[in-house]
Amino acid sequence: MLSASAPSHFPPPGLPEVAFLGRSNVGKSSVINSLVGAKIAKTSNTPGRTQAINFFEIRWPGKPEAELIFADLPGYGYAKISREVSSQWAGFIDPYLHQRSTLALCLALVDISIPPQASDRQLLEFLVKAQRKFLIVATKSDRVSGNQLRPALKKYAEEFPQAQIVAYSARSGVGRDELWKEIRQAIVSA
Ligand SMILES: Nc1nc2c(ncn2[C@@H]2O[C@H](COP(=O)(O)OP(=O)(O)O)[C@@H](O)[C@H]2O)c(=O)[nH]1
Ligand SMILES: [Mg+2]
Repeated sequence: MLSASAPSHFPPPGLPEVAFLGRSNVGKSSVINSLVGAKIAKTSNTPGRTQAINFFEIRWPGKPEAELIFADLPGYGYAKISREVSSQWAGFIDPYLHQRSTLALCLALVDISIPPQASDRQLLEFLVKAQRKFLIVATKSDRVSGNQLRPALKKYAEEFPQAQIVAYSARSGVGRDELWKEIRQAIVSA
């Protein structure tokens, strides 16, 4: 695992990359761990723990070479550290999202158990403006009942009609196969 908190420290672009983006505590590290099936990314109950971009090389089971990179980006939009975080956004998140040539797909995480937040909107607007390929990962779906899930997803779909949405739960594994399918598709067409 490699960490970088300045563009000059980003690992040289090589393998196709998938970025995990979203507010502090939305569940980025948990989605990474659930996709990989191992605890590689630190999860936390204290928002704002990830203060650099963490790059993970991902290998398929039985294959010797890594085939893609997961980039776990710092969360933002948490009041207590927002000053620090907005300087991070300007200092390395924004340059990363604008310049990273191997970035194949951005996963914009939202918490499906709460309504869309201002910071969710800011992120999605940023990705649209930056012309990045992205999809919404509506995580923590285990927190809503079966008949609450559909209206909750609809709320996001209405706000972000241009975006594809995958319902996910790092706890139950819901959405895992679908998200892997999307990731595979994005990296072969990258
Ligand atoms: N119920 C539930 N809790 C989750 C899920 N994903 C993450 N969490 C919890 O949300 C908190 C923040 O998760 P983390 O992955 O560290 O968020 P990050 O700051 O975006 O990386 C932790 O307490 C996790 O256990 C999920 O799918 N379901
Ligand atoms: Mg994290």
